Amino acid sequence: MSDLEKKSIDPATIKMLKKAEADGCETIFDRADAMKPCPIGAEGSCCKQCAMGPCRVPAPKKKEGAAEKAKRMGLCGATAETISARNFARMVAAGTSAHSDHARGVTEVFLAAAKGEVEGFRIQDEQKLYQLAMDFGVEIGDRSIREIAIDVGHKALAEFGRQEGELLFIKRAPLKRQEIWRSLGVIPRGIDREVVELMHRTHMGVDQDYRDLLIAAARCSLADGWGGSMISTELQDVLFGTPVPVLGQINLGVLKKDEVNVVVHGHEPLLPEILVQVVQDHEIQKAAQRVGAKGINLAGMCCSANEILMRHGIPVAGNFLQQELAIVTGAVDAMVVDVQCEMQSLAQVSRCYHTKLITTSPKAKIEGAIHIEFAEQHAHDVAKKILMEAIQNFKNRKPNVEIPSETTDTVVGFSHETINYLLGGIFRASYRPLNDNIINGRIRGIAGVVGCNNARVTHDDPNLTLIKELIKNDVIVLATGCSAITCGKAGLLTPEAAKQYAGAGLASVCETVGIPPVLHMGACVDNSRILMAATAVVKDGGLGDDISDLPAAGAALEWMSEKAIAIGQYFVASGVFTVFGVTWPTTGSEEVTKLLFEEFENTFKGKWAFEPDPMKAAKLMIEHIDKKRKALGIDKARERVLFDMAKRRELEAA
Ligand code: XCC
Repeated sequence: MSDLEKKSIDPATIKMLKKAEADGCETIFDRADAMKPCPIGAEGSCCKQCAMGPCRVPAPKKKEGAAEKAKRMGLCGATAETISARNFARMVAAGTSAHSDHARGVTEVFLAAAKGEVEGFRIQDEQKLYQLAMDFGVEIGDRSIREIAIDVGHKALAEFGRQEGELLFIKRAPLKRQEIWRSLGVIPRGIDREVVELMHRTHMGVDQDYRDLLIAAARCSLADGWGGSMISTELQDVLFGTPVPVLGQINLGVLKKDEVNVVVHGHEPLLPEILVQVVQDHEIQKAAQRVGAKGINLAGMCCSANEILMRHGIPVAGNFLQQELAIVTGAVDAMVVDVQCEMQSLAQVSRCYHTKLITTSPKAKIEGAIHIEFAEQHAHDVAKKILMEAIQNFKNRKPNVEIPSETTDTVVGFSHETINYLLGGIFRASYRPLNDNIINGRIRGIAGVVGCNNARVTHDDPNLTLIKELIKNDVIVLATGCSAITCGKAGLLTPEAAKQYAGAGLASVCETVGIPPVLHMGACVDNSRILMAATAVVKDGGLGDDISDLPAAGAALEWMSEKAIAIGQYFVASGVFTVFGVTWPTTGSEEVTKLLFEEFENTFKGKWAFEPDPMKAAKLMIEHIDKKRKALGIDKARERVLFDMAKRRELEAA
């Protein structure tokens, strides 16, 4: 295997890495070679909560006696357990804050749109608005859409600052799950309150009991999954339309040599939605032609990409580790970023080529970038200004433009409502066929494989190897975020992929319903769709009465962001067995790790695991799925299907 092949399994990525090298442009892949992670920080053993430190309390090399262990502490006496739990909890708080601040922005625009105060935004999915109104206890009667939407907007906004009681979406969870949460005292009050409290608890000299810290972290994470993230998904759907299956294309090959290329990168779909409208403007297209381009090509990167791909079929240029490489093509005339996962090095890489890096969020500026601030009141003007910047930059392209040819067709847009319709039909929408196929063993189980890329492992490899192994074993995969983009590039997001990659049972269901074996469910905030799908399966009956009873598991083998830890934690706290790869941030404390990996199963009925090897991770997940099938008494049905598969092979061989 060449050095480049160790960096990525994606041919387009490898081509652009070669080009970057030839152009003398440094990327994250080079920096990953040059700088190794700090071993003390990696295991969660560095405490920098006060100016007496940073204190390093690394994991003991070998088993230590209690007396020696007691001596391992920071200046203030904080133990390895406290330090590790604090660091972990702070990741949860940061991740929750990111999803939730995104949600707050969406809620504010939603409210303004409901009041008719902003152009370009209007309620698109009235059906979903009614559903939300019912969940929020907003009166429907014969009130107008405007009145209902305003009330829904106010209720959603109040969830952030709520001081007492329970978040409203908590009631969506299976009843048994709610009871578990109530008995553990982890139902979030308000989203902001949980984040602030967790930051307070982890301040120097506050909560110094690792169990208590991790319970608080679980409560905060639930304010993400069943709070901020769910609010984002729901309001975005009402505002921009609930995704339905749509065709799209993924990988750097979506960039066009003869068009002005504008890449939107980040997370909030507000500006990208307006760009999708404005880019079709006759005047804008004409302006592009005047500079010698055939038109304007809008493409996405990371989760912004997932949002506009799912709703409009806008092509996706790539996932997290490809953001610099899109610029390396030399064909990106503007990269437009908002919040989260935008590497500061984009400014540096842009300077190697001609790309204009444009920041748009008042919360996220980058030194060296142009700042054109998004404001919903004049969204169209902002979008036009950005597109004109890109158009004017087209002529500045250097001669070394090279766009890799790779691009793959995909079918995306599987919201949990869509899965409902696809399975049951529009008049009797239901998860029944899915449950039946799980019970009869054609589908062995469900896996959510989500999350990022990480420059410490071969780009796209762990996620893809895991997902292929799961579907081969009849486990249907729900994907979001950068992992969903990986699946798209590898051709797993088409119905035809079922025949090629899935086991006989899963393939037969996919072929009957016409769905891919991997369902792209959206961006990272849309992991809330996975929670809703899991809840719908529970409520449909026959598979236990809680999410933890389902033959299901989750994974993020290439995670890197704090958001991923928040997501993993709310999955675990919702009863899901969740496997992470790359590195595990609490190995500095055996006790903390044991609590997360083992003891949480007794309380939350879900737990974490760490397994960087994708084949071993698949094995862990399948074993867990089989254990749950056995507990449900449906393992026998599965054996019959194994017989069918053997027969099928016999037939194929004949
Ligand atoms: Fe970021 Fe959402 Fe991770 Fe991708 S998957 S690297 S968080 S873009 Ni969310």
